[in-house]
Amino acid sequence: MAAQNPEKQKTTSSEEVVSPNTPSAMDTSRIDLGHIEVLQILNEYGEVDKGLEPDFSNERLLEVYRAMVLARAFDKRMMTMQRQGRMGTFAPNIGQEACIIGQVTSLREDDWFAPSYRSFGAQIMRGWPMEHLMRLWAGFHDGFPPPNNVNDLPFSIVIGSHVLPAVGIGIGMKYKKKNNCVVVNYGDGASSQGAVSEALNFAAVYQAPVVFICENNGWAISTPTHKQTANEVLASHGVAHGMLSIRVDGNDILAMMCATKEATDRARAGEGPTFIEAVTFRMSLHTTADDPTVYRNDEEVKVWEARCPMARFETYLKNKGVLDTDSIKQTLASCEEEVIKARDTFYEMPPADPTEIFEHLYETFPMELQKQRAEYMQRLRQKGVGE
Ligand SMILES: Cc1ncc(C[n+]2csc(CCOP(=O)(O)OP(=O)(O)O)c2C)c(N)n1
Ligand SMILES: [Mg+2]
Repeated sequence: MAAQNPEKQKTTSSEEVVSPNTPSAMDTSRIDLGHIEVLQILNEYGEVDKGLEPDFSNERLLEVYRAMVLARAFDKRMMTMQRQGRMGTFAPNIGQEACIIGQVTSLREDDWFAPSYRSFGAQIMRGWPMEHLMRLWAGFHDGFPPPNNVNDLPFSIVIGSHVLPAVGIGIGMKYKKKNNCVVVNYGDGASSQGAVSEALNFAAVYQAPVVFICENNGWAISTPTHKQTANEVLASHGVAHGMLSIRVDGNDILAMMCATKEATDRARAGEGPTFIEAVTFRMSLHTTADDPTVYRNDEEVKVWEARCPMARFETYLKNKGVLDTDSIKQTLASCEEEVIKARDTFYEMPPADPTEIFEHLYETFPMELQKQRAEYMQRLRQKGVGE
């Protein structure tokens, strides 16, 4: 009998067998690492490698833990709002909290962060108010510019497009003899963009104080990493351009914090750029406009559920005696409350002026656009908008 369920048929065809796209950073059984080092400090059971354990204060560890919980709470709330029709399309960061937050923990206020779109956990940590980010994802252009005290680029949706400007900022810092650095992130998909290779080359040649975080989360929408590139060790891109490169377990917050700390220290000391491949996994949708069940297998997701960055950090903090069941509950409740507050502030913000779409293009407004604007405003009035 012919299969009734087209999805089932798809996942059992020879083309769609369980994707081989599941290795963690530590699984080197089918890849050749060459001379690239791999870093993991906290394994998926929450066990710490005592020889590598960093001496971050308990206060610092709890601050980072809270940032991860907040990122997840924000993510969940945004998803609910989007499904209620009260939020635009957005890109969830569930499962990537360690990778995303760990990459900015060693940045100072006067350093720069150049993110791609799946980075709101880091943006919140850098000082972006959550209501500002909600405004951004809801499509208001006033959500895009960074708040005044935040030295970040607006996130880039055009994949890889922000990497060259980030290197330019780094070269500028070096030229001005500033003791600062830039962290720039992009995905496995963006790694195929020509401009990203140019950026790596410029950074290495000019020894720019830039830390590249290549977030290898297994997928670029529906393209798995093994179809993106025949060399799945993306850290080799850094090696190819002549810079210090490392492959890090991106679901291990301690490894991410330590690798980035070392890289930012090197950058500030004038020792040039570092390339960090963070191996992680996109647990949820690419964006809310996506349905991953049509192109990836649930079993792959399950494998990565067991590598959850939050669970292993909680186990570590519990074993260390700095977190217990009660404080876990309290942290979650206070983060959820903070997100709800931001949501309510966002809902109270004034709506956009629909005529703004005609602005910011011309110094002298052309006659043709004046006519179009008049016609548009008349139509809005007919629809009762703006009265
Ligand atoms: C230049 C460009 N081409 C295509 C797209 C459409 N697009 C949006 S996200 C994406 C995949 C990016 O994947 P990856 O870089 O791995 O980042 P991830 O979404 O996995 O975090 C594509 C192709 C785009 N935004 N920009
Ligand atoms: Mg990706």
